[in-house]
Amino acid sequence: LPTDPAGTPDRRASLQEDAEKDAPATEPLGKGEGLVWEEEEGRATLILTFTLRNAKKAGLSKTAKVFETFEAGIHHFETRQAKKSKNTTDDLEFFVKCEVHNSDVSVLINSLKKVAEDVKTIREERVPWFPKKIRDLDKCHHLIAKYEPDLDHDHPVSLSSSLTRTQIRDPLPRVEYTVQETATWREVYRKLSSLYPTHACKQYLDAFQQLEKCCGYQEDSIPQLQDISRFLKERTGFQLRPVAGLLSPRDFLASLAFRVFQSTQYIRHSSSPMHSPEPDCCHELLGHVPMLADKEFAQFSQAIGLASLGSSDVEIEKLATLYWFTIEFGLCKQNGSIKAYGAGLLSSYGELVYALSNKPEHKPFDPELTAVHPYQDQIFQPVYFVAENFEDATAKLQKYALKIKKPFSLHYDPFTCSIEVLNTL
Ligand code: HBI
Ligand code: NLE
Ligand code: FE
Repeated sequence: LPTDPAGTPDRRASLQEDAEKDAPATEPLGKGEGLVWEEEEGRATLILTFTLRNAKKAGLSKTAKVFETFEAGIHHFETRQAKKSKNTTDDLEFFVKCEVHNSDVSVLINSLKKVAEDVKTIREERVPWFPKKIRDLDKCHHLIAKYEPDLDHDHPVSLSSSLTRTQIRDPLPRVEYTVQETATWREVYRKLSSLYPTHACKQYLDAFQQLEKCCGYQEDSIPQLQDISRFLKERTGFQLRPVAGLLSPRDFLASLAFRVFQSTQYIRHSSSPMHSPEPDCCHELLGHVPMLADKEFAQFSQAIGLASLGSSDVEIEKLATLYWFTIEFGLCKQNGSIKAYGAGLLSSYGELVYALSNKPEHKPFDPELTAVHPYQDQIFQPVYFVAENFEDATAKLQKYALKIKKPFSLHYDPFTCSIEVLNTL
């Protein structure tokens, strides 16, 4: 049994949380934090059966103690009289469904074997760790390198505004952009806003107008995340938080479940204003932000996020592909023509023109097919998916999400911004 004075992983996690709560906001993160993440990452759901001989005399409390020691979350605990026993009145059969940390699974089973007989696991499911409350997003910060090192000869993004890690409750940092950075923004803004009236969907155009009116959207200065986040919060409950680069799809999608959008704050290199393969503030502010101000689109975005929580790596990959072909590169029907709503299009002059030309292929949005379609993240897409409208796309997505197999169901509580996990057996 564990002898660590700090207790089991959950206990350690909550001690860590308490420590963080008391720490001044400027205290650098990191001390022991990686540890907490590692500890919390994998929870396993175990279904166990075992027999307790002579349960009357002893054993029952010892059995319970094993689950208690590992702070197992008991989902189901059932006993009945053992059938095949000689001493029918005293022997009990147990059926237990519980959730424990991955690293405790074998120790728990071995401990049980010391106090009970015929210990068997029926099924074992790994439940990848996922955030349950908005504060847990502080742990969703795993950056990925998108490129093969030998492909990445000339990283086109200027990282002049260096970012330190911030937590969900910190105010969004304001950045002073250089004259050259502002010049890049001006060029991108000017070119793109000339295309929007003919190429962007109406939800985008409405929000863009609002952003120009109340959020400082203009070509001469780069708007600040802090102001935009406040604007979005009032419109759809979405908020921004700064991120230093590409996040793992799992972390990125998880934040959407809480209506949090992780946004880069640096700007692309001045040498390639019309297209950047990676996100930068032009992409976030001109691509994503206006769409996140639309209620139906916000709901669609959150639905992808909720579907990702606790999903397997295979399912995450499919949801990331869905995200790619909708939120990033989606097209939709509007008054008999096709318009862009995907952020990757709305922030790239080159690809926006191309996507609505007759060069690429247009296919109807169908989550089952879209989720497994190969995609292109270096050059323009050969295929785009066209949604009927956001309501229809959300309904289709929710239908798709229901088919993802999970040993529990989820409910998002908007009042506490947290996830309620409902266990299903
Ligand atoms: N990370 N910062 C950031 N921004 C994104 O748009 C983003 C990401 N990670 C993954 C991702 N997008 C998508 O490609 C999907 O995998 C979710
Ligand atoms: N290609 C987009 C742009 O140039 O803004 C960025 C896409 C990020 C996924
Ligand atoms: Fe994006």
